[in-house]
Amino acid sequence: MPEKLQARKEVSPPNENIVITDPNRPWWERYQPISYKLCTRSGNEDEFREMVTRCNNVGVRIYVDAVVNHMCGSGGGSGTHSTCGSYFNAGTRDFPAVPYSGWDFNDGKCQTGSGEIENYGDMYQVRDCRLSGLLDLALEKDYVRSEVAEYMNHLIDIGVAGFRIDAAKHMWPGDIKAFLDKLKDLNTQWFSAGTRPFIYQEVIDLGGEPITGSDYFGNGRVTEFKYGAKLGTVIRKWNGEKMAYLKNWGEGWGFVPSDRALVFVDNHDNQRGHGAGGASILTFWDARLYKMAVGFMLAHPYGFTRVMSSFRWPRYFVDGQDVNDWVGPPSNSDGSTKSVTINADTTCGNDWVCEHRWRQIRNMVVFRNVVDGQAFSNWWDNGSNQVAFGRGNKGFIVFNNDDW
Ligand code: AAO
Repeated sequence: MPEKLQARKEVSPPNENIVITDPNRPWWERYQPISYKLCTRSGNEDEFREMVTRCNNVGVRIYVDAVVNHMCGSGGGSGTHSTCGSYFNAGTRDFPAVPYSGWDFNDGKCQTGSGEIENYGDMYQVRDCRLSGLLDLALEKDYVRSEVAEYMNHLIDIGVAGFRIDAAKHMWPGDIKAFLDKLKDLNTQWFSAGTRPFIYQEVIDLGGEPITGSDYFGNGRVTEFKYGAKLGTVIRKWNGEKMAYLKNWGEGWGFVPSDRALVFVDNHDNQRGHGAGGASILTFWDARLYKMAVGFMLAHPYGFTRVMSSFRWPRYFVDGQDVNDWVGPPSNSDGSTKSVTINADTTCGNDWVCEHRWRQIRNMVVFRNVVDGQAFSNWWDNGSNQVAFGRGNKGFIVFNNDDW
């Protein structure tokens, strides 16, 4: 019998990636695949299998960040500077460990002079050209779709429960559907027969571009980036915003329908100025306001919620820009990622922030599970930043973000 579901966890891309030494091992090297071997700074395939098995056995589900839009950057060079030592040549588009070759990339299809995405107002560029120089896979080809599906099915066999589809905006929705249709049902050692993988697609839609989150509803959920940007603005009390205005939070704020939304206060990009959302995004660095935002998110029925869990890095601002936005996870001298140690007071060591263990956040996860399915009810506000609401007859919560 499957264990009772205890928790869900999204993990960093587990497949082999390029090793970047300038800057020294940035976190973002993991978004530059070299092969689909499970072999990264976090460990090898045996270690990944052990983690998934141990988690599943206690009801903790694992979701994989699937980077399948592209391989490494076009300037990645050639050699074996990859986390498993697989040879590749970015210049000739050769990735023999998959294998992919020149035919499997969109170089001929992209219509911009530079081969890069130059204008987000042109949906063809956004899907057919390179995102930040990353070699764009030709997902219209059945061969490429099959390689991607084989990678994902390998993970399903191991026991993962679903996927974040990285850079989904940069793939045609029909191409994503084509590789998702090739996926197996989840492993019946832990899931009931016929269970499909849970899919959420990273589509940054803050408005003003032709590609919208709704284009992707047919494939699963989509990330709702407006959520964290707006909630941060309200909790910071910027632009005259106040919590009283949260009364119609959700679709009333122009968000995608609740049953299509994957929501979060911050993510691994916008907590350090990458991706989208801007300065309003709240993070662990603003701990008091952050806890209020995450508490509000977890109390409110809108969307499928995701809590961030981070590592600390030496933030250093020059002209308002964090010049250390690239710094990778706490690591050992051989480059491997340091373990998450647990201190006597249940916080994490080794510079892991572990927001998910913060008392207020952990307790609000319990709240969310208790009130699951209960209606949003009995809203109250003081016309300013004191608000309260119920969830049926199971829960009630009060926020005070006024200075009194
Ligand atoms: C690294 C280097 C690059 C180098 C490249 C190749 O930093 O200089 O060219 O290697 O050698 C991560 C890092 C990247 C890193 C990459 C590969 O963030 O810095 O590049 O790994 O190592 C777009 C995409 C979205 C993407 C986001 C970062 O649409 O998919 O950029 N996120 C995912 C991952 C992310 C990862 C990748 C994808 C790649 O979560 O970690 O990159 O696998 C607009 C567009 C957005 C666009 C942003 C940023 O946003 O709408 O779609 O996101 O621009 O380019 C306002 C607007 C808003 C706009 C925003 C920012 O808020 O309203 O729409 O401004 O301009």
